[in-house]
Order: sequence, then C-alpha cells, then structure tokens
Amino acid sequence: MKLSEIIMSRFNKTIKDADNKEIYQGLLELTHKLSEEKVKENGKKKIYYISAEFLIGKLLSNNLINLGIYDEVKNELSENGKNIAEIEEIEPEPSLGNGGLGRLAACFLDSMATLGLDGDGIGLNYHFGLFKQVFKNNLQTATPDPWIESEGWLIKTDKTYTVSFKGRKVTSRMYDINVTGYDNKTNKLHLFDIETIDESIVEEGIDFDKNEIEKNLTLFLYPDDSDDAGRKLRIFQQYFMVSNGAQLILEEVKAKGCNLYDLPDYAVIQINDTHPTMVIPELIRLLVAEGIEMDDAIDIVSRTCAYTNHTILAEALEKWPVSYMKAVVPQLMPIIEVLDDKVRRKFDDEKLYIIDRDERVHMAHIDIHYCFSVNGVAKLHTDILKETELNHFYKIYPEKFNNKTNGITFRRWLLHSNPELTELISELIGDGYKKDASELIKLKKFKDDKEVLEKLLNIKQENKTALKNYIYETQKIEIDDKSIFDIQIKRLHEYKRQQLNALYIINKYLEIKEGKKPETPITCIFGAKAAPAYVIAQDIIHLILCLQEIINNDPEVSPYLKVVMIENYNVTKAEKLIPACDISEQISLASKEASGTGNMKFMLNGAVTLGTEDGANVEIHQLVGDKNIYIFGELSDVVVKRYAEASYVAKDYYKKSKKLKAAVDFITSKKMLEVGSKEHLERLKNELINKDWFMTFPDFKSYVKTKDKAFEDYNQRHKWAKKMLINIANAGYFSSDRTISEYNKDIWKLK
Ligand code: 26Q
Repeated sequence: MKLSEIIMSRFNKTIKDADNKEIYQGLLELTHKLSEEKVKENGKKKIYYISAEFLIGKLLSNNLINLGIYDEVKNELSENGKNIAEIEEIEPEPSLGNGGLGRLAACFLDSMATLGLDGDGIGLNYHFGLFKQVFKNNLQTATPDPWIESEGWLIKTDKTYTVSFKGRKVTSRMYDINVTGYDNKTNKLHLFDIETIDESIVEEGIDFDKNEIEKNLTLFLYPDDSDDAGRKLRIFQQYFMVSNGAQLILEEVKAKGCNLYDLPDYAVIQINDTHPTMVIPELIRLLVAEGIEMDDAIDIVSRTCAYTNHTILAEALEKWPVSYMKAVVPQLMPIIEVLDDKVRRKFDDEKLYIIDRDERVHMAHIDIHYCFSVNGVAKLHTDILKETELNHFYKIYPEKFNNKTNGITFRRWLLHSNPELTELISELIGDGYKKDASELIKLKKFKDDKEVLEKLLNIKQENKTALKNYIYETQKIEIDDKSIFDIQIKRLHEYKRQQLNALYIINKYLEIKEGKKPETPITCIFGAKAAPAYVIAQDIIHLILCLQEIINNDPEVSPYLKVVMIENYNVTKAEKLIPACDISEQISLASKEASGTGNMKFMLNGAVTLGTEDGANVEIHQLVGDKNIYIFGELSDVVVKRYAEASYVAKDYYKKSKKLKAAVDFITSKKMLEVGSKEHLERLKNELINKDWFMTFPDFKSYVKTKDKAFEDYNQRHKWAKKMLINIANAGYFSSDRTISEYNKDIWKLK
C-alpha cells in the first residue's frame, strides 16, 4: 500500500494536489494498515501496564519511524512539494498525562513493543487530558485541550463492560491506540471511556459540574482535588479504569484457557504508582464471584500484581477516606477490610495498617502488602524507600524491594527529535545503537577528535537557531541564538525549585545592573504547568513571567540576559527544546526527585547537567564523571536529617547573605510591582523567608557559584564539546529498552 494510492482513492487527488490535512489523513490510514498487519498474536503470558496516565505525545512521526518508512515518506512528500514538518503540525497532541510518570508509561509501551514483549497498556480516554496553559497578565490560566477528532489514532472497539458504582451502573467502551514497536510487532494501548460523556458541561476555563458522573467521568485528567466532589471524581475515575482493566484481563486469560488459579502464569499487572491500586481488591472481588475462596483469591492476585513507587513526598501518597470509598465503591470496602484485617493479625505496628485510625485507606500499603514486587525508579530513590520512607515495610518484605532505574525511548528522544545528531552518530559508529543503546559508548573514541567535536557544535547551533525561530513565531520573544541556552522544563513544583533558578536570574540581573556583564549572553528558558489549585506554584509562574517582562525590556540588561517562559509546555515543545539545550537544569532538593527523566533526554542530546545529587542525576554523575557534570548543593542524607530534626530556619540564611537577601527582596521591589500582582509576589516572598520548605536558601550560594562556573567553561568551545560528547556516549544506560529488559528479567518473566 502506497501513500499516493491512498490519497488517490480517498480524495481522487495526487499528493501534489492534496492539501496537508488530506495528506495527514492519508498517512493515518497508511499507518493504521501497516501497524494492524503487525499486531502480535497472543503468547501465554502477558504484561498489563495499568496507569492513570499515558503521555504519548503526537504519534505520526513516531509510528513512521517505528514502521521503518519515515525517510521514504519524507522523500515522497518533498518530491511532491510537501513538507513533513508542516504535516506533523496538524496532528493534535493528546495530553493524557501530567508529567514524568505519564511520559514514562509511554516510553515503556514503546520499549515493550520494540523488545517484542506481549504487553498492553490500560488507561482512560480523557477527552481533554491535562488543561492547556494560557498566560494572561503574567499569570497562568487554564482552558480545555481537546484532541479527539473524527479521524485520529483512536480505534473504537466493540468491547463494552458494565461498571458498578454505588447506586448506579455505567457502560464502558474500549478504544485502542496501536503501539508500534521499532522494527517489531504492534501492541495495544486500551483506553476506556463511557459514551454518555458530555463535553458541553465545561464552563469557564476548566470548571464543570462534578456531580454528574455519566457526563463527566472521563472529561479531564485528574481535574482538581481542592474540593470534595473533585476528590470523589478521582475515585470514580480510578475504579472505572481498574474495573474495566480487570474484566478485560480475566476475559483474555480465560480465552487462552487459563484456569483462574493459574492467573499468575498468564498475566502480570504492573501498577503505575497508587492510582490503579483498586485493581487489587477488584480482581479479588471478581475471583470470589467466580467461586474462588477469599484467601485463595488474595493469594492469586498477590502473585499477579507488582507495584512501582514514583514518589517519596508524603503529601503525594494517596489516602482515601473510608467514607468516600463507601460513597463510590461500597463493594470494595469489605475486601479492603479483610486485607487490613490480615495485616493487623500479623503485625502490630500501626504504620503498616491499610486503614488508619483516621479512617483513611492507604493505597500504597495495599500495594506493598499484596504485590509480589515493589520497585523504586532510581538507585537513590529505592535506597531512600528501603532505608527511611518505607523502612518498616522493607524490614518485613526485603525480598519484594528492587530498583528499576527509569529510561526513555531513543526513537522519540533522539531519532525523531534530533535527526541531525542521529545521522552524525550513525556516521561515526553505525546504526547498531538504535537497537542496542549501549553501543553509544563507542562514541567515546572521538572525544578528542576536533572534526567530530566541531560537527557536534554545529548541530547544536542549528538546533538553537531553530528554537530561536520557533520562540519568535509562537511567542514573539526575540532571543540570541549565540547565547547560552539554559533550560528548565518540568512540572512546576516547589521541590523542583524553579524558584531557585529565578533567584539566580535576579542575582544575575542585579550584577549586570552593577556593570558585571557575563562574557557570553545567557538565555534562561522555562516551561512548566502548575496545578490550578497549587497556590505557591502559581505564584512562582507569576514571578518568572514578571522577570521575563522586566529583563527582556531592559536595554541595559537584555543584551546579556533573557528569560523565556514557554507557554503550554508539552511533549511536542519538549521535542523542540531538548535538542537545543546547552545546560540542563536538574536542581530539585536532594532526596525529593524520585528519578527525573528529562535529565536523561537532555544528556542524550548533548546538554550538560547542572544538578543536585538527586534521583537519576546521581547515576548520570557516576557515568560521566566529575568533569562532565556540574553538581552542587547539599546531599540527601543532610537534607533528610534536617527534616527529621526540624532544624531548618530559612530566615537565618536570608539575614546572613547579602546577595540572597537582595534577590529575595527584589521579588516585591517597585519594578516588580509595576508589572506584577502584589498579592502573589508578597505571598511568595513571605513563603520563602518564613518557610522555604524545600530549602532553596542553603543551596543558593553553591548554585550561583557552580552555575557561573558552567557559564565560564562554556566559552572553551572544544572542551565543552568534549563534555557534550561524553554525555551522549554514556546515555545508553538510560534507554527504556534497558529498563524494560530489567523489568522483564526480574519481575514479569515473559519469554
Ligand atoms: C496524587 C493524589 C491524588 C491525585 C493525583 C495524584 C498524583 C498525580 C500525578 C500523584 C502523582 C502524579 C505524578 C507523579 C510523577 O509524575 N512522578 C514522577 O515520576 C517520574 C517517573 O518515574 C519520575 O522520574 C519523577 O521523579 C517523579 O516525580
């Protein structure tokens, strides 16, 4: 089947005469056909990756690459006067995730298919996904982000199930998205929905009536937990997802002739954080309904389910009030009570209980007691889980705990997003690294090769110029493509410390005002969405947007320093930003970032990390060595101790350091209040001086020093290019193919 034939038969046109939309639709059809031909026939055992989020991004180029026809299509289009990049623009991005955890799930699906593992995803078909971010008056506003079109990647299936909630039943429908493996078979992402969804109930921004489940269940990805109705909706969504998933899984294994006592030989369920935890009691309930004894059902399910933890922030661990559970899924409560009862009979440590004395259900505790595997997502993270956060569980189940350091798919984050670098690497070491990422290490032999280093710098420069043009086209902000591109893109959260970066910028601004100019101009780029109900996060966005306005319009400063806050940061924007980055900001408070995956994408694209010893930064540091990374800040054990002793007083630092005080005071200076809101800026300043929960002040000094050193080193272009090369050469470890092979070897054990 050829594209030209499809276009001819659909539109009675040649490629030359077809418009971009018609070509896009033709490509959709071509891709659908080719990927369907590769759908995997079922093996005995299958991995079901169940997740509330799959941040898949646009799929066209990714699928063309994986099906091995990208270059062919690109050439055919350009011979007919068409540009594939323009056609990519037409595709809407499905924002079915918040950030790291959702994007990880998408990378994992790609790697499972690429490794030929029989593995499907199970999730929800949110109609608007995560909100779209629009800046108004230097503040974030949120609007819906529709992505479902009459023709797209979603395939409507004829599978429907009944899901019961208290007092009502809904009928679901399953939609599928094909997951193409790179030069391999196709797996499926199953997304469940209900047909009574009513998109018209969305009012101002992203507000809607939260009580009408039949109309709103799958409208948005986790809308808001600032009120009761919102939190309950989250339980409705989670149960809807897992009940459909459990019914699908049981149906599939039965079709293979599985006796349900042998379920663990046919299915393994990876639970992505606690959001799908109710799959455990739901499966137990369904097995009991099939006539299996409760104790046996619990045993079977415990041997089928495995849990991944993605956070050590206590406030992010889900605890649902028993009253909510009873109001939404009363059928699960008797089972959860049995699960809790068993724990209480075995252990007398309250910290291990499932239902606590405040009548809340600890979802992670269900997972840890009733899964056969518990994993963290980077070495340091898993160690902290074992030694502190989950130590009481580790003591009773040491054999369950294991580490699986995260990874990223190189198909999207190198082949697709950085074709020039891909070509250079292939020219130097051949194509083998595309399937075996560890071969990237072969690049090391070019670390002193001037010609190669020059090429690397040229590619970076081209990508920076492309980003400069894109920023001008989309946001009308002019930046200097000869400046250093320093980038921090990730969800806005206090622990990720965008505020520390902002304090550096203020400090630099004040220095330039005093006449101390940097040798090479600096462009500080941010991209971040903040949860609508997260007040301080909104204030930090406001701070950055105000700095952008003041600094970029100051003729004394702007030739040396610019600030850009990318609007509506998403996967597509990440693909343009990452290849253009010189310095990758990974500055979370040590111990707080479970892994990070952006850090890996930047490294792979030749950016040098400026970071704390946190999450996977620790492993990046070990791989590239001290000379090829900029590490600063306090270590995680110091931080953990400080929290334990409750000994941190922000104000002491504020009073002692003149520079820090000047930067903090600038937040509510006359200049800032001219462009910003007093309420937001004062609240943020007070929060920093009186609380600073994520300890930016103790790290300020070493951050400024280390960052200035990185900017200085940047000027030695060949030395810098060598750092870039070493980073790329060592990035192979962070391929999600490696991560998924480890999951399979240690946990899933598929053939
Ligand atoms: C919690 C309670 C109620 C409702 C929602 C939530 C919720 C929603 C999303 C809690 C957490 C998330 C997302 C977490 C996340 O993205 N974690 C990131 O996971 C990455 C992949 O493992 C890591 O690299 C990051 O370090 C981690 O922050």
